[in-house]
Amino acid sequence: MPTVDASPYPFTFHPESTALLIIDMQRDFVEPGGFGETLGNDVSKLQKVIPPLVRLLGAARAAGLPVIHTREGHLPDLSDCPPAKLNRGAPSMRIGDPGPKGRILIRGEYGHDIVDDLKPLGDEPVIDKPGKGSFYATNLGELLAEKGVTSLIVTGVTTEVCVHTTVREANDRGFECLVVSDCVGSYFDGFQEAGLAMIAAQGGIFGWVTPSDKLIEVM
Ligand code: C5J
Repeated sequence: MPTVDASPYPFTFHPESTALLIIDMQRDFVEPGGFGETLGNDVSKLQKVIPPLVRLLGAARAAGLPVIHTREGHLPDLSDCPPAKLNRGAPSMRIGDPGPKGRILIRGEYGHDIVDDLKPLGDEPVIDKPGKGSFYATNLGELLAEKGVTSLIVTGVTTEVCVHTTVREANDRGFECLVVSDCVGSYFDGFQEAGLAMIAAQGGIFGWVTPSDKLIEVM
């Protein structure tokens, strides 16, 4: 069985019950002119994730692992966006406002879609989620059960928000989670470091952490 050197201790996985989960690698978070930038963030910090994630995605596809993508966003009438989310903070543009890449975080808009380098293949599920967690108000749990998946290789953005929320949701649902340190990204260096440390702390309270080169080697 493949075993990866990881923190806090080696992670062993069954390829037939492991999926690669790629969270919210959308133009709205990663490219200028999107939601992330309207909140005042430096999106170049998230762009660093793309090259290692492209390599990991290639290795996962070659190894035959199921690949599942998620996108955070809302219906055009915003009926699935709670006012608390819509109104929070003081962004220069709100969810649903017209921006350079279409309406911010709205399904079907150019900015809402996944960046070209990580474009899903036709047979790779894309889960549209209204929240931060990938399990909340989606069919991800059912999809993983149908595929017999019990372990998740978790990647995407942002480390402390949608990645963390998803890992916590997955942990409570009994999944083993390996978070790939250079394939997750944050706008804040301190949050990236602390977010990864929190996952592996206390004997792996939420899961394991490893860099992509170690994982690709065993794939
Ligand atoms: C955020 C996400 N940060 N995908 N979403 O609002 O992490």
